Amino acid sequence: MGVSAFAAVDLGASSGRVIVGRVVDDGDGARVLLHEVNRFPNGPVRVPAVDVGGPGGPGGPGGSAGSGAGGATGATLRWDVLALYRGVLDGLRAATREVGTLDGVGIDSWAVDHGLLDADGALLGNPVHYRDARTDGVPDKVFATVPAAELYARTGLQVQPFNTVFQLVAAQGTAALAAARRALLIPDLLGAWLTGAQVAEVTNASTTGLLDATTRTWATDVAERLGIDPRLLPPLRDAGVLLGHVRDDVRADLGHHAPLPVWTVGSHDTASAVVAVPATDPDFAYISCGTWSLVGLELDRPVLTEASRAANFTNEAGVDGTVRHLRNVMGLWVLQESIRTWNEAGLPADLPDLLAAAAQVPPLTTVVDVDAPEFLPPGDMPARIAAAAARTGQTPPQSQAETVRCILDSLALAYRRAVRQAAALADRDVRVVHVVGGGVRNELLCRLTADATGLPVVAGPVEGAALGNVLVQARAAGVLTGSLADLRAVGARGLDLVRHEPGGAGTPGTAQWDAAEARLFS
Ligand code: LFR
Repeated sequence: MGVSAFAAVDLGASSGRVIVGRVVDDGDGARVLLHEVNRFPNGPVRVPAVDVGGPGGPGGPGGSAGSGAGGATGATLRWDVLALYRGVLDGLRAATREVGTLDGVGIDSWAVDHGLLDADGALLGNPVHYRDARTDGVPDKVFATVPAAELYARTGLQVQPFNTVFQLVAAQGTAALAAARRALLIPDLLGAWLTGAQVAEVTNASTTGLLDATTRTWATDVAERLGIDPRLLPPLRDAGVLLGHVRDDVRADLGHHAPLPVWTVGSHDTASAVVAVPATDPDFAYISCGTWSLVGLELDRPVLTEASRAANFTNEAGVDGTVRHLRNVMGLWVLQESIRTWNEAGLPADLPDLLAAAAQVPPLTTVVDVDAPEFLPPGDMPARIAAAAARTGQTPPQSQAETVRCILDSLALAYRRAVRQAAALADRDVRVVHVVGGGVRNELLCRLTADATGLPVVAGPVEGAALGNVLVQARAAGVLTGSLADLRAVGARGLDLVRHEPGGAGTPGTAQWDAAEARLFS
């Protein structure tokens, strides 16, 4: 096998990356070597409303609190998607310089958010960030038309206020939505700019709340009942097919001389990360651990039961027809926002130092329900944690180290609940937990997770989404063949995985985890 090279574009909530993945085989079987060629910051921008006196302005009907973009605060949290596109182009240019000719490009990002295009195909404003307050109260409004149980039975999607369906309903009455002819999810939007093709890749489409979880086709009847024009929704494509070729003018700008295919991949980052789980035992649970922690199982059919709905488990589409039955746990976001808060207050907040100090704090002193809605929007997390502790009759953390310890213990507790509930809801055994994504580097969190779940934790790879992205591209291009298990074996070769066993020295025992859980959830 010659060397093939693919560019994985992986956009996260705090940074975007372009990573070159070379598929090599030195005689011991194919493996993937990843090399980051561009990393660029990403983050929300709060844009104040400007009253122009029109129907979509703050004085008009669409701009009043809680309805159109503008929200209760008169400002909207948005993504700087053009800066992301520039970062992607710079990355593809760097990748081209590095390898000469690329065998493909694949794009994945966070889910649910989208750009609206007008009749000329022009972008109608910067996409609204899923943490914006415009969807406050919208789920209940939607359930008055399509009851929550019916929506779940159909789409299998957990209720998160930011699901695309709620965002589109929140945008009703705005001038932008009225002018919109297409809604493209972020990776599909970037793919359209690169190739001209307008599609919705299925793994990410499954996070909209408008995809039928069983047939994997648009639930256009649901859209219509909610007043959402189904023509906004583009044709669906599976992961692992040709999206199109990069337009000649863009390719010339990149300095790439040969035709450059763009392959669809698991364009929802979590779907790509699950492809990269280096599982050998079929009875695995995964935690895709970054800004969010996505905790669950890979199944071959959705679990659409009332129990699954009550536990707020989602059934998102995975690659090759699999189902990601998982729950969103608030994740490292709470820690990231705490660090941001401390930095802004001029307090030293270096992550390795904080983690070392947190390791010295007695375990499970204070725990909070990290999934409580107050932790979703940006803000002063240490203050919110202290308030949550006080509300549940616990001593609020007194120092930065105690706050960090509280966050990590609380995350491990949430993982324990989610892994156990996932196994029970799907009637499956779980014998190992795989942690992939940036959280792999947080050794204390991985150790606590092993201890809390009572299961071995295998940590790695860190760049899970990029690896899964490259594996699916390589198979689409004919460089690799086989099933998901075969792709996983290729991905796993050469990875440095760390195994954490439960019950390590100084970790709390089962009784202590049970007691901590009872403090919050009994
Ligand atoms: C993780 C993720 C989650 C999704 C959240 C918001 O990056 O994609 O899976 O629920 O971001 O889109």
